[in-house]
Amino acid sequence: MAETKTRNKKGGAKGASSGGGSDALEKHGIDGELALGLMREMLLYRRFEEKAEEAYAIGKIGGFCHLHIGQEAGAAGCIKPLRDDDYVITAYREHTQAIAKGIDPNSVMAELYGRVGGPSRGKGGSMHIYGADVRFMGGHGIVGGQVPLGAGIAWKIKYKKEDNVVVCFMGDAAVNQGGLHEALNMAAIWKLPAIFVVENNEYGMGTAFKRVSATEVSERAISYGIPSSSVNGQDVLETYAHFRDLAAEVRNGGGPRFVDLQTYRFRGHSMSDPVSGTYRPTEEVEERKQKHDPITLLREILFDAGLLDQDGLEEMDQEARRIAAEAADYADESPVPDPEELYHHVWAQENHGRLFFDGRERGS
Ligand SMILES: Cc1ncc(C[n+]2csc(CCOP(=O)(O)OP(=O)(O)O)c2C)c(N)n1
Ligand SMILES: [Mg+2]
Repeated sequence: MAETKTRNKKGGAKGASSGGGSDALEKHGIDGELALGLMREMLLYRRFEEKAEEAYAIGKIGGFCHLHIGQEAGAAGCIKPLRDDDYVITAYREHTQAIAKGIDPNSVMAELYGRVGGPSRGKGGSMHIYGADVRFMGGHGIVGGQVPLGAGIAWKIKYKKEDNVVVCFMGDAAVNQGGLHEALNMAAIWKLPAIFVVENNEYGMGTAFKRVSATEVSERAISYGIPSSSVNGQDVLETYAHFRDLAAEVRNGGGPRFVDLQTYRFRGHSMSDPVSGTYRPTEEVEERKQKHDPITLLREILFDAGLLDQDGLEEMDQEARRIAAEAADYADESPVPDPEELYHHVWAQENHGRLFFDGRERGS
């Protein structure tokens, strides 16, 4: 988070006043309590990711680890408007999205550490967090691989005449993958209840999107007749309001939607990659951090609206730090998986229309 400015010395959250911040809330139909809740969420995601970064640096987390720092408004703004029984499926930059969908931060951190306390019992790691009970369907490492799966979940919703929606996240590099086009075509033809969201952080590893595409992200859906929109993904209020409205349209049978969520990552592609200096200038990163930090932007609105002051913000931040530290302690204490674990959750077999996992019928 960029350095905080002191606007108001009085402690705690405040009643609404008529500052410019109130106009922003009113414009998006978001009340003060909800806006404060979004702030708490984003602070938690930021502190959680910083804790993961620290743990990676001292060797407690192995393998790949892709942080979402800078993109927190996407996790809170796209997922928090959903119902608990709606689905989310995503790529590998998903720690914060898993928390937003309801997986306990302790459990997410344990997964990063490769411990049995993780939702994938330590076998998935950073890129494969999965929680069927909260309808968080992963955590996928193949760029764009989750997009046809997301369409499949939407098809299941429609086939069973349920009233859920699925939010399918992907990065900007995924829009050049063939599976995306097949999935969008099917989603459009069958009017599936899916919101396809491109977390457009302008880069796929070290490749700028403009180098690999002649058109804008939002134009990818045009050939399929899917309504498409662009959102400021650093503005959590705008993002929340947009997804609240889209989810209602899709739930009411409106068919799929496609969103270009314009964002930026403040760290390297993964923990083992440089932040800047090779494929993007350091000044660019610094400018985005200074002017487009989603937490700073919401903080200004809340301060202006008189809903929060410096003391209140610090209190929230302390709580976020406490939860992140507790998650790291929990992960540290959670055991490594027994080698026997390798034989579980890897095999499904169909027998007369019934699915058997590892030889056991589902649910038994
Ligand atoms: C099919 C496939 N090709 C290449 C890779 C290697 N790879 C991993 S991440 C990545 C970049 C993806 O960028 P983007 O979709 O924009 O997501 P971001 O990392 O920016 O969130 C690539 C090329 C892969 N995992 N899968
Ligand atoms: Mg990208």
